[in-house]
Amino acid sequence: MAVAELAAALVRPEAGPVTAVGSAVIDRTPPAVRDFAVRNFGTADKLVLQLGILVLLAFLAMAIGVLALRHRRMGSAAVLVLGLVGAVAAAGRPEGVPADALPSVVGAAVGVAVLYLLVGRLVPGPRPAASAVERDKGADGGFDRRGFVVAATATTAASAGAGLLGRRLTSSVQAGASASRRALVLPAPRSAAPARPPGADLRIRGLSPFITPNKDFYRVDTALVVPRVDAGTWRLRIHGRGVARPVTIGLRDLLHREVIERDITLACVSNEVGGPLVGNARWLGVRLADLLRDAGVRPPSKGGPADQIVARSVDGMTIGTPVEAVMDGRDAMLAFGMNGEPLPFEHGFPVRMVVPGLYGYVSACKWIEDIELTTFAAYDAYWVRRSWAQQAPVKTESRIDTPRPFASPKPGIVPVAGVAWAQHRGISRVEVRVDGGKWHTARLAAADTRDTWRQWVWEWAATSGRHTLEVRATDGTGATQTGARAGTVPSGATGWHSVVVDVP
Ligand SMILES: Nc1nc2c(c(=O)[nH]1)N[C@H]1C(S)=C(S)[C@@H](COP(=O)(O)O)O[C@H]1N2
Ligand SMILES: [Mo]
Repeated sequence: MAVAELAAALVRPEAGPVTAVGSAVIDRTPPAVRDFAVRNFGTADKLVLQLGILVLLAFLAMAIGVLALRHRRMGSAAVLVLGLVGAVAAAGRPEGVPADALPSVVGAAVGVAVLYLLVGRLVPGPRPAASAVERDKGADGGFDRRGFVVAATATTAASAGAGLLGRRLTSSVQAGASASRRALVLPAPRSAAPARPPGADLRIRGLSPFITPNKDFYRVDTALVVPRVDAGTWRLRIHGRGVARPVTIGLRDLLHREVIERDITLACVSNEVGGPLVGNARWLGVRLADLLRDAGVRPPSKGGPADQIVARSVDGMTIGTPVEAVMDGRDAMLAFGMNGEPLPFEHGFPVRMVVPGLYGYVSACKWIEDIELTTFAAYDAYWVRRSWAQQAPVKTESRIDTPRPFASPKPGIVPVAGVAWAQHRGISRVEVRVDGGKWHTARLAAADTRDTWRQWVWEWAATSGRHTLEVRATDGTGATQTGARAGTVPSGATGWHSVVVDVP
């Protein structure tokens, strides 16, 4: 394993067997299981997966060791099969290339050699050992105990050495990307974000801040190894149906275009009612529509032949977005700045897409490197092939942040507060009710734009006992959030968020 990881450092970190098999598992995980993992492990889901693979491998290694004592050939064959699994998983990823199979193949070859080395000390080989005196004669015919301990210790030390060396190599390869991020000076926007009204942040204890700091911003992606792209060599290609003038553009060129700055709330389709997978940031970037227009693209409403943009990332993710939505005048962006700093690697450095009003899986491609114009009829993107909806506008949602579930606030006035969002439609009203009673209109924080979430608060005169608080929002079109419960698959959860509290 260590040799395979070392070899992966030379090929690329994503080609390591554990990462490759983990990624293959992610790609094949049914939506229900994915949701279970996200719900129970959150961002730690990837760690849980990798630890699971390592534990499984440890058991397999023990079994193979025992098997090899009797049938050395079968033991070796089993090691080779494991290597094959890693190789197929690595080369078979969407962005996989044949060379990605190498680390697993090299690792398996070394694994077989080590197996022979170790098992050779435990069972008398076909030929007599060099010196019978050095043999520790046991009842079971004798094995070279000292030789085994020496070989096992040497194997362990060599593994640790190879593993450490692999780490070193990987981080030195990634140093270039980190340096390019540190060196990136964000330009001032030609079009600054509309002034945020002073009352947009109610600053209530327990309420999510209006702007989500980068370190607290939720992260959802399939990347077991966060791609570290060097901004200096990054290129974005725009091509496909109806692209009169295909372009390939680097970050320098992007920074020199008309830069805009916008507050936009991003939400994940996997967010449960009341869940944490939503955040609001100030993005800096360029209008995607401008770039598309320069490339000669026309939206379907103007006779363009393509109705879908497929964005591809360096890690093989594909995300399909309606061309019409990107070009209808909303601030669909190619963003390189997030809350005043270059995009963090976890959030897509150097460039990602952000489209107000659409769930992340149909709009917010991180580590983007390719934009292809095509049709929804001709191509299903990654999540669409996994039973999620082809098109997914954000549903009107609201969440109670405080009080927390099962809190015990004192009787008297208790501020019930939270956030509500309906990106690109805006929020016009939020209502709260207690124990299924009548709806009370909450006080809304000042509206920033219709692309951002909106805080709200309602002063509750709490009385002793167990109470259920519920919230619902009405969007800018006058439509009220439905109380009908639906799961996240295929196009986002619905229902009213409720919180039970015990007032002493
Ligand atoms: N390359 C890539 N981009 C991606 C994803 C991914 O898995 N890979 N996940 C998408 C999903 S499902 C969401 S909700 C958003 C989340 O963006 P964030 O992690 O910056 O919050 O990114 C989107 N962009
Ligand atoms: Mo998502």
